[in-house]
Formats: sequence, C-alpha cells, structure tokens
Amino acid sequence: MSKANNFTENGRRYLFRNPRQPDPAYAYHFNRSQLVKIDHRGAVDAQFVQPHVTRYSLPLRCFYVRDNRTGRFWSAPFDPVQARPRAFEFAPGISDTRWRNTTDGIEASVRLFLPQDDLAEIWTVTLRNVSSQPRDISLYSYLPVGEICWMNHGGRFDAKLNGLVFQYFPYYAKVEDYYRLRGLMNCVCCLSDVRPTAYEISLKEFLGVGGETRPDALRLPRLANGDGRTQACVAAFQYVRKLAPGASTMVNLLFGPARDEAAIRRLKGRYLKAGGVEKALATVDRYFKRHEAALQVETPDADFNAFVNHWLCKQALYNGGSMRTTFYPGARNLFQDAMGLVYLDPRLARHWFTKAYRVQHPDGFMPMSIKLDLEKCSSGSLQTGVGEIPHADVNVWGPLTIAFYLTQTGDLSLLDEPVLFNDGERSATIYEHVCLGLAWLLKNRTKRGLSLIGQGDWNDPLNMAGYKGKGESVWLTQALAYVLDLWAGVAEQRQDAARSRTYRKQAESCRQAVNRLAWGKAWYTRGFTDAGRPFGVARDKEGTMFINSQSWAMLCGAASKEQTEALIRSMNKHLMTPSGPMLLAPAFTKMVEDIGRLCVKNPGHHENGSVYCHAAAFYSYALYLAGKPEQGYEMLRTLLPGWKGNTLERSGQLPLYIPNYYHGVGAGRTAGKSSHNVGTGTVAWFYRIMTECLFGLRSGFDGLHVDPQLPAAWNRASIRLPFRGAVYDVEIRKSRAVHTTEVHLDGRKLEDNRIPPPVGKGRHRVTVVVPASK
Ligand code: CEZ
Repeated sequence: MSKANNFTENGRRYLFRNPRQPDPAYAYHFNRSQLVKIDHRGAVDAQFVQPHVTRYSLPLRCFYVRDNRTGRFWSAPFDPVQARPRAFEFAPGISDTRWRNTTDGIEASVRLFLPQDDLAEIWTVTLRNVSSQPRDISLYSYLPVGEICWMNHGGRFDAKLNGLVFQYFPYYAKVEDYYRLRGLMNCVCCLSDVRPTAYEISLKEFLGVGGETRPDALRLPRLANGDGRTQACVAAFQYVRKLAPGASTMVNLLFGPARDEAAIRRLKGRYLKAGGVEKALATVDRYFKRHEAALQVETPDADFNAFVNHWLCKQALYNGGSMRTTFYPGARNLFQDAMGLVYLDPRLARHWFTKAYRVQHPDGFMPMSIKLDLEKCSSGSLQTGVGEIPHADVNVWGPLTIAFYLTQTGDLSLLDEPVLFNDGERSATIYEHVCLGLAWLLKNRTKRGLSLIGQGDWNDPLNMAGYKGKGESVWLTQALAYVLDLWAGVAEQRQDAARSRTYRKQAESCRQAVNRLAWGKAWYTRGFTDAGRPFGVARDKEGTMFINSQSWAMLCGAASKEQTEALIRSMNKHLMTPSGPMLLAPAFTKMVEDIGRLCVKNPGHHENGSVYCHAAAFYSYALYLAGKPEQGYEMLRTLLPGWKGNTLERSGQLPLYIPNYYHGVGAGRTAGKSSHNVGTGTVAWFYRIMTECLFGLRSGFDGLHVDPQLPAAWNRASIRLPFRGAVYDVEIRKSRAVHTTEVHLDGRKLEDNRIPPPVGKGRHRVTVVVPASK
C-alpha cells in the first residue's frame, strides 16, 4: 500500500490505486439490517438479518466489458479477469464506494451504495470510450446468486419489472416451520433501469468450462435469455452499445433480497424511476453529514482528522445506529454502542438505554440477550448462541454508560423513566433498575469479596473458569468498583446519600480485595477457577498475563503508583506488539478446561491472544487517567492503522475503521493483520478517550472540566463538540508563557477551568492555553 493512497473530498473519501494489493482493502456500507463489505477488487461479503443472518449471493461483484469486434474482454472493478489496467482507482466514500478502471480504451466507472430504508445494493455503471476509435461494446453484469437452497430454487426474467427474480424456499421438515419460513425474504431480485439486450440466469451456462476468468457465455454474440430452474443462478444482463470516441453509456442496477413481487415492484418504483437513484444517495449522504457535524476536530494529524470527522462517526452509526445490523445485540454491546452515540444522537442513545433495561429480571439479573424490533422482521427463526449464556458482568455497563450520558446531556429525566422488567408486569425507574443491578453485582461475590465469574464476564468465551459457581473474576471486581464510584456520584445528584455512601464503601472493599488477593508482584491475576486456581499468573505457560485486570486496576483506582509502574513494565514486556497490546499472551494452543472456549479459538485470534482493540482502548484510557498521556495517546492512535508500527501494510487494511482485533503474535505469519470486523465497542471508547483525555473536555454534573493532554508533537488543536445541547468551539494551544492551563469562555477567563452548564442551545468559543512543557 504505497503512500500514493490518500484522503480526498475533505476526508470523506479515500483513494487507493493498487489493484494487485493482496490484502482485501475493504469498504463497508450498511443500513438498519444489511451490511455489505466489499474490497478493491470486487470481493464481497453481503448479508442481511431477518433476524438471523442471511446471505443472498456468492462473494463477488463484477462487470465484464467486451469489445464485440475483437472479442477481447476484461472485468471491473478488477477480479476475476485481472487485466492490467491503464488506470485504476478504488475510492471508498462515507456514503458510497466507487471504482474507476480504464482498460483497452474504455473507462469503466462503478459505484455502489445501500439505500437507507430498503435492503438493496444500488449499482451504477458508466462506460466511456476514451479511445479515438468508435467502439462496439458489450457490458455484462455478473452478480452471482448461487444456489441458496437445494430444496427449491430458480430464477426468471420478468419483462414488466425489467429484471430477474430468483425465488427459493429454505429447507424445513416440520410443518410448523413452513408457516415460520414462508414469511421470510425468500426472493432475490436484480432490476435494471434500462432494457438489457439479453440475459442469462443459469450460472453454469454463463460460466461454462471457462469459469469466472473466461466465461463461455462471453464467446457468444448474445446471452441466451436462458432460465434457471433448480440450479445455481446468476444475474447476468448484457447491454450492447456503440460508443463514439468520448461517448458514454450508463446503467443503474438494483440487486438484493425481497419478500415478494409486490416488494420488488415497490423497490423498482422507488429507486429506478428517473432521479430515484441520486435522490436515494443524497438521503444517505444527508444522514451521515448530519451526524458528522456534531463533533469535528482539527489537529496536525490529517489522517486522524479525516478518521475522527467522518469515518469514526460512520462506524459509530454502524455500531449504535444500526446496532451492528443485528436484532439480537448483546446488552453489553448495546450499552457501549449507545454510549458511542451520546455526542452524535443522544436521543437514540436514550432510546437504547431504556430498551436494554426491559430485559432485566426483577431480582436485578441482567441477561446478555436482547431482542430488538422483532416486529420489524418476519417471524423467522429465533437465534440463540452467546446471547443465551448468563454472563456475570452485564450490570456493569448500564451505570457506566448512563452516567456518561447524564453528565454529557444533563438529561436527568432519564433516571425517572419507568421501564418494565422482563416479566412484563412490574416496572421501575431507570435509576432503580441500575441500583438493582448494582445490588445484584454486590451480591454476586464470594465471601472474600471477589466477583463470581459464572460462565463469563466481558470476556465471553472465558466460560469454564467459574461455571461451577465458585470461580472469581478479578476484572469484574475492578469494574464493579469503578461503576460503584460512578453511580455514587449519580446517587448524590438524587440526594440519595445513603446509597452513595454504600457504593463508595463497597467500591473500596472491592479494591482492597483485589489488592489483597490478586496482585502478583508485577501484574494482576485475571481470576481464580472454581477450584481456586489463579489464572493469568507468572506460572501459567499460556495465558500468563491478561490485559483487562491491568487496565481496570488503574481505572478503578486499585493500582498504586508503584503497582502502575510495575504493570506497565509487564504490559510492555509480555503483551505489547506494533499493533498494540494483546488481550493475553502467550495464546492458548490447547484446551484448558478450567478456562474455556477461548482456548479453542485460533491462537492470536479473537479473545485468544489477539490485539483486541476494545481492550486496548481500555488500556489507553487507563494510561491517560494514570497521568501517562503520551503512552495513552500512542495506544489510542495505534488502534487506527497507518501509524508507526501498525502500518497499512502490516494491518492489510485502509485507515477507514478500527477492526475488532489485529492478529496477535500467536497467529504467526499473519500477526498484525486486521480482522476487518467493523462491529466493535472500541468506537464508543475512542470518542470518550479522545474528547475527555486528549482534548481534556470531561463532562461532570457541574459542567465541562477542561484539562487537555495534547501529544508532545502537537502545539495546537481544536475541537467542536456538543455539550448539554449547546455547541462549543474549543481552540487549544501550547505556550511557554503560562505555567498552568488557562481557559477563556467567550472571552471571559474561567477561574477553575470548568465550563458551567450552558443556558440555552447557543454556540460558544473556548480558548485554552496549556503550558508548553505539558
Ligand atoms: O464477541 C465479542 C462480544 O461482542 O467478544 C467480546 C465481548 O466483550 C463482546 O461483547 C469479548 O469476549 O466468542 C464469542 O462468543 C465472542 O462473543 C465473540 O463472538 C466476540 C467476537 O469476537 C466479536 O468481536
């Protein structure tokens, strides 16, 4: 990935020019229940949820271009023919992704976007004759559907729809399953806004023996207009065009799942009428721009600015706005993804917080699995899995994220919002729900004061250390101390002094238990098994050290200055890589039956010793709060590839998103590679760490506390952010003339560097001068 690649359109688009780059340079687009990841060559991972994850095609999108006179052909974006282009550009944008490939005197411009409110891919392909000769050209779409279900599958051309309709019925045996499955989106359609010259539906007939690189059908003058009964299908249209030099031709295609023909007709009417496509794209672009405007930064790091101002916002909307395109978010994820919306869309964040407590049990237990808006999708199969496992930590995330929402928005009315318990009978206010959850966590401890880990805490597949009901989580005990202190502040706001005192006292007892039982001279133990065996300790050959019980020892205030220095040394010695700190090391290479499922995960992947960005973000936050801003910044900036050791080459991804993890050392030759999974809680924490620590604008009940920790390399930076409904333009600069930080609000010097809660929704100017030595 040479440096020729760069951001353009004020950071909202990235230009990449190497079609032969082996690692998939992914772009991604989404709406409420569809996610499409596509790379620079046309390899795609397209899915939607109904509510279970459903795929509707084979993993490639391409358009063949044939010179009808010479028979020569090539493909755009690039795969599968991979002809050497005269010019190639892959341009992922916030709202759409574009490719331009000029080969054999024809320039093919291809654009993809997903409309906001419908499950569909909208493709626009424009061919331009850039040669000096008139050209007789065929353009072919190649959108392979494949064979979605062996029991019933086929396709046909529908002249009225001017498109291909593929119908299938999922396999089932039980009668009752028929009634459940018939409501699913069992169609796929490919509609064209111009009449194709010919078409082919049979994948076998289209590819023949030539396969995708040399499809037999491209040797025919015209596609056969063949049907595709009970065989793998393809949406292949042929458009024959005569193009004079400089002339061009354009086609819009809509490809995607549908419930039935009525729905397909609606899609046609909505998007393929004149102007329908551009109108839909403008709607998507407005959605992103509206949210991007909420928080903007200007710093000496251009890639950082482009990421924060546009791509971080997009990823936060994927995680929080579309709930990672799932109807089954884990409660732990929902709370944090909603926290990622507090700057961008606080109303939606509030909505999710109330939705989450709807599954709490009257005894305070909080299950992981939440079922959202099921009425919005057909009564398909009920998905089970990790969401059905009773995790011990879920009650940590409500107080943590809601406390931030309250100080940032000032909307204390949320605390009085009544929400039903999961039995649908009794209800309580959000404040009481949270307190009940804390009481459940306080009760869920062993006599010696550590939290029971049960079948897993934040680390989902750490599921066998405590499933017999005795195993303890040091991390959860630290997280409990952290949120008890946080919620004590909320209780004070509600003049609930008794609870506030109790929470602070209990937080201290958690810290003492952690230091009494889990400090191993150079780092903190991760937990104790049902048999009382400590794990994440020096004598463990694998899983010797875990990151979370280090960072949260700093976050909850258990770690003293000396312990902090010691564990940071151990972090650098045992867990640090050029991509950031690993979740644990060395990775497990064999099953350990009192640790659990994480051991069977590939070494260096997921929780088994990857650089798990969510956990690396916790560590960045802890370093800042422990007064290590430079190291905190390094950890934060390394989350995004294209920085120091975490190069674009090493990660194999573009600087457009933070993946949920980078391969750890245990992965061997792929160490450092990105997982390309854009679903991660890291995004929400990135916003908080950047705003509260780097820019030093930390919201409290009494206002916005100003204490920037700019990286040593920066002399100035600015940020525009919302606070309590008002907007603040904050200019920060370093100066040798001051010895302490000085803050001016609308020209008036603030004595205690605290911006008081605003009156009204105005716009305010804040100048901050920090000592150059800082
Ligand atoms: O999922 C994440 C969860 O979404 O794993 C994190 C956890 O905190 C997040 O809530 C750490 O365990 O194997 C599993 O069950 C995990 O649940 C994974 O699916 C994991 C994925 O790696 C997604 O990142």
